[in-house]
Amino acid sequence: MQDYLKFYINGEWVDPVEPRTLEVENPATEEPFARISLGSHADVDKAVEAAQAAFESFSQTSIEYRAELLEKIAAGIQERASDMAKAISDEMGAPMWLAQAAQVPAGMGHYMTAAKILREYQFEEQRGKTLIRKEPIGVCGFITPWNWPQNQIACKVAPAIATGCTMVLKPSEIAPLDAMIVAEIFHDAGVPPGVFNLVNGDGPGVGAYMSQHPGIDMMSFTGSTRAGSLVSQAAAPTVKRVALELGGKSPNIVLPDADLNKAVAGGVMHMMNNTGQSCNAPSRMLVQRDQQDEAIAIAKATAESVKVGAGADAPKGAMGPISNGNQWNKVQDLIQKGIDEGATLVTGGTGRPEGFNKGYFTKPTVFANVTNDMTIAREEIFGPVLCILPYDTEEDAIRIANDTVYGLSGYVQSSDINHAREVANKIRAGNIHINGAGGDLSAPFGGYKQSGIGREWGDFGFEEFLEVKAVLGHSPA
Ligand code: TXE
Repeated sequence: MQDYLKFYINGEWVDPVEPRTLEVENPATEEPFARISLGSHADVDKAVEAAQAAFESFSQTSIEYRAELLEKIAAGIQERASDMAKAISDEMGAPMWLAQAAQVPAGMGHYMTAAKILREYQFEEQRGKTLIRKEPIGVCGFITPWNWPQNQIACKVAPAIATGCTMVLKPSEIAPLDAMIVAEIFHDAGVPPGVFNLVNGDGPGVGAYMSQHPGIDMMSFTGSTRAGSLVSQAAAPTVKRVALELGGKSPNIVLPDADLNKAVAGGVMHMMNNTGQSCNAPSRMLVQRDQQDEAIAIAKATAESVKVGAGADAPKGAMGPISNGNQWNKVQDLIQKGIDEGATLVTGGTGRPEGFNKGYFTKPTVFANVTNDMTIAREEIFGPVLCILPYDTEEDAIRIANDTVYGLSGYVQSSDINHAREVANKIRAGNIHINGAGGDLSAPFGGYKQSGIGREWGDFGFEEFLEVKAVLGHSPA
């Protein structure tokens, strides 16, 4: 058992005010392997005070200074990539191949992108006699989840540093260890004391207290719609800005003119990526009714080709376990609901895959003949479970796609780009991917409806951290 009991506050590793610990479990073995401290209100107060004190000078630093700091951080992550990958793999179950190929690089990319955008960003604009200035909002509070832990931290921390804000981070208590490496990297990169502070803790204790804290000027949260709404409610009395990146139930419309094999196989693999634990997973595949049988055959073969494994032994491409026991139970219950409500189970189902008798492993699962009123089509499952929904007309497909409380992502498959563009414009979601396109870290990321408020990534991501000031009479002439 390894102990990670300190918090990073004001440039130092400090003991928590009250000793209270939590064990961190490896989801592949169900064995606890590390301990962290659970913070208290007093720890948050100390971190906020440090961030407030640091804001005065950090908000005045030059663009070039902050761009170089971001580059140093990215270099630090590169240097510590194998430690980081191991921490992520142990705490949330991503096999090492995935941690190395995606979990760590996805995070690092945001620091590099932020540095590039920062050097081109216009913080001031003269409009006649008036100057419009964009100024850092102040002390930011960050609450992050366990599914892409490094990436979700970077999405918030990189633009906050770029814009001259200071911050307090509470990472997920389920996957907190990679965040501790982040703090070490920031320290070694020369991030000034108080700019970045880390307090571990649970949601109702530390997270809720941060949300209501009068010394925090904005909260940025990634996680469930349930907890995001609680963050908003706790933040309301202090009228702070709240940015939320929440759940999704993203439609993947396979138009009849798509390459069916490529579209369906690609959709299945995308769904299984990170064991289905991605907010933008294409979880509802919409297929024209007379193509459903063919799509089912392709989806079955593809899902059954997915290997399952964990840690360094997992072969490249293998799917890891679900990240924690609560989530595993949720996924099992929803698979059972799919069966009970009459969807056709094409492959997978409840229980562990053959050969696994412990760990939160799940069978790659595909349902077909799903109707959009079934629980599995409405709730975010956050596991390797794909729903295939048949549609009759294109109008019908678009109606089904939009018939959800979520609006994070959407996917369109077609061999006719104009056709795909037309359909893309009709989906009510923040990110639409045509024929599997992705990977643009400067494109805004965020949701319509109950998928969130605000945008992360790139220059749109900067705006969450900026106040806008108009100086009238700035140029009297
Ligand atoms: O999330 P929680 P859980 C979805 C996904 C998953 C479901 C539940 O559907 O099945 O959420 O996962 C902190 N005030 N996503 O229960 O609780 C918590 O400590 C302030 C989608 O694990 O939302 C952690 O740091 N903070 C998602 C963070 O919220 C609170 C990623 C996320 O945990 C809080 C993860 C409170 N009252 C889950 N309660 C995505 N958008 O990518 C909890 N937290």
